[in-house]
Amino acid sequence: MDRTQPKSALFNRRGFLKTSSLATLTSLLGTNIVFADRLPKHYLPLVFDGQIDPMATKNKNMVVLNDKPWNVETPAYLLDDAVTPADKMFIRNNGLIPESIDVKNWTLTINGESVKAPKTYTLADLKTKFKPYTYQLVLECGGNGRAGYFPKTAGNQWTEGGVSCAEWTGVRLKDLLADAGITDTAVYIGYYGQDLHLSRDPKQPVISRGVPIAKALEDETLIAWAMNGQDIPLVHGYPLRLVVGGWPASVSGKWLHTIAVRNKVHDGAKMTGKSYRVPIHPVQPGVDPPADQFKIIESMPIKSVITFPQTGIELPMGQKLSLRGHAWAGDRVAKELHVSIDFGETWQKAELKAPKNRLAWQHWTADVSFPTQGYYEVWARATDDKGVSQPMVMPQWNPEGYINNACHRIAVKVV
Ligand SMILES: Nc1nc2c(c(=O)[nH]1)N[C@H]1C(S)=C(S)[C@@H](COP(=O)(O)O)O[C@H]1N2
Ligand SMILES: [Mo]
Repeated sequence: MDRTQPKSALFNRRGFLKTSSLATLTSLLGTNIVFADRLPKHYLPLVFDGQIDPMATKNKNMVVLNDKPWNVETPAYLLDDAVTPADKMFIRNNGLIPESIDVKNWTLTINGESVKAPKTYTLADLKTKFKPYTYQLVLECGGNGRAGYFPKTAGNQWTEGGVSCAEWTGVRLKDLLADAGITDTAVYIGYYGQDLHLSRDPKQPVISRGVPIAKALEDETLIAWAMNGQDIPLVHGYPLRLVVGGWPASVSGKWLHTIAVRNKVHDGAKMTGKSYRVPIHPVQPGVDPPADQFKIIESMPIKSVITFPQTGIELPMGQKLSLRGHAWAGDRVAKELHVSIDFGETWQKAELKAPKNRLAWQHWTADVSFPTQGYYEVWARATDDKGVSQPMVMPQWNPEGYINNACHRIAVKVV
């Protein structure tokens, strides 16, 4: 946005920042705008240039893939924390972050063909009438790893960092659905959030996805109001979010106001066509079959990341390297992790911890030694509890560039 252009959501008729917008900007900034009362008419503080800039409060080492809409990835080495903090969490928006959130009047409505009668809850209802649960849940963008496909596919070129594992607190969706009452025709749920389409046309849907009823009714499927013990940050869905671990993160609807219980596969925006779908049968790289030959991505595949050291490290000869990272496996569990320093010829088993809870990522560590000076690559490869391992270099190519779970590789120079 041009800073000189008034934006009605932010400014009143006289061109001064509305008090509510000032509060939003202050919370995004994490501090007060000291001379806010002296801001010139229609003047949006520089840090918010472009749109309300989520990076204003984010880590400067995060990588912006796109700013219209905001898509920001986390370099692998910044994923080192056991639980991902807000300032190291990737951002994937399909539209515009809501500009004003009326948290006092925020509600969640359960409706749809397969609900007995639509029911609406206030945030206070959710927080007081149901038992809260806290889970660490992996959210990985379906397009994470897209940059690794050849031929190149359209979309944000995520490398490794479109993934997070934060601690989410909220109510179980199954408890809400039990309270509202659903019929035996329920097949799927779909979410609706308050974000705006890039065109700013409120009638244009941004994204409205969902999961089969069985996944919706799992214990870990939450309607969350807190992340890492605090209000969910605005960019990650404040004040309410559907959080579904282990599936493409696109099913975890931000700025949530409605859950529809559907009697058929949900048909909201980005549920149809080729969005978040892969070919039913493997295709030759570059071949794009018709839409009816695609299937919806469900559980994400086994994957891992090396979070220490950062790629490109120089290591003195004779020094051991203590590697660490995480592994996750969608609905499954990672059973083993191996590392290789010789391009996958031989593998060494790493220590792999159990997840904190189902659908959380698992931490691993391994000590490696290098025989001589020179250039090496460290590759990490996880295997799930059904014996499925990550492909070493590139998995099955698909036209939208989804679910690339190739081994993460880092460069190490021994000097
Ligand atoms: N309302 C809404 N929910 C959304 C999206 C969105 O654009 N709007 N993006 C989805 C996608 S594609 C991803 S990968 C995750 C990203 O979550 P994050 O930005 O909190 O990391 O949110 C999902 N939920
Ligand atoms: Mo995504």
